[in-house]
Amino acid sequence: MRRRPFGGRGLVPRSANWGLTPSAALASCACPSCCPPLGPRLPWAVWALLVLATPVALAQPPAPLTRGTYLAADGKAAPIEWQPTGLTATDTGEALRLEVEPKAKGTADSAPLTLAPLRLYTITMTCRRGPGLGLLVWVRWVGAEGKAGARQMVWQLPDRWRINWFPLSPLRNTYAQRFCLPPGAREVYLQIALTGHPDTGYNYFDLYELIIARGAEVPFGTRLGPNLLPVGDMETVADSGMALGWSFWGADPGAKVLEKDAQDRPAHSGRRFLSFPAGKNCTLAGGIAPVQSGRAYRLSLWARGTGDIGFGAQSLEETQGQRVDDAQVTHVHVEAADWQEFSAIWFAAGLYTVSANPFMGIGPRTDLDLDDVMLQLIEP
Ligand SMILES: [Ca+2]
Repeated sequence: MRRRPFGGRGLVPRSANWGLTPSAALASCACPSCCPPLGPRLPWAVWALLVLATPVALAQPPAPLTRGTYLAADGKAAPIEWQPTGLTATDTGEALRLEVEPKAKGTADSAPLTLAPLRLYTITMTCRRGPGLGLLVWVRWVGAEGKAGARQMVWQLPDRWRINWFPLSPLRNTYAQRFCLPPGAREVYLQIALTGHPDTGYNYFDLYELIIARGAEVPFGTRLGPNLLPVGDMETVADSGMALGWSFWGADPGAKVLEKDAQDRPAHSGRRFLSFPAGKNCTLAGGIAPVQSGRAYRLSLWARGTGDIGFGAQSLEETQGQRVDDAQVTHVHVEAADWQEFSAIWFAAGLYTVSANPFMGIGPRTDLDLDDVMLQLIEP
């Protein structure tokens, strides 16, 4: 194997062989460890350059890029290390700068964070975003059953809510959000995901500081509070013929409130259920239920038929009902000849969350029936 002229791991720029071809550079290599007999014949100026260049060329891989701290399990603040993929990461001294090429995607993943499930954590992030840069920040983990879990940080301000579709500012600013990991969550890390804008040329993200602070434990147990979503039983029919309290975001697929399905089978409970025709995808939204900040809820539904359902709840703030946190959507495949229950844990963890607006994306492969959508506080 041919050695590189100056031994580095690709760290030596092309210009470092001073215009010699690789073989010529090797033949006249002046490093003392490589071929000392040729060394003394080099002019002193070249020696000086070599002495200056060698520490760089022989340097070990750079130390991990660190920026930010979190309160680790031992109660001490630990630095957060970042591993870039598909992007350029540099420490400018003032900030960790992440940059992608136009249209390119890149990520910076943190080293694993020893964060505990069922505890509130608040992330405070001081940063600026190149205008046009697509930017998402995720908390990711492996769940109890080995399934990947993720929560997008819908950034708020430390002292007031902000509309979730406003991108982060090109000016230095501080944002915050709070989250809670479900039971059994492990291998937790943060991910900063960048998508370069094709035209602007401002595809950078400067992270000045990021602090994950530990808050209260979230009460959790096996008892469930009363159902907070009374319209979920599909028993009351509105003037439109639709189940009272429910509506579609986008196209109405022609869903009907029924008392019996085509096989003459009844509702899961009461007299009625909501039925979706095969092949028509839709997004169904229910009523709004008040929730307690910092608590865990069980979101559940009963379904019959074949299809796919993604269900979650929008987190709403108090004054205008704007969305202020990740909707925490859970995807399930339904293949149920008879009524089957599906459920997920939903956290009212967002900094300004006061109510929950359950919704679901429904992709029925056959007729798909829905009944008894419920939201219940999980009690210790
Ligand atoms: Ca019912």
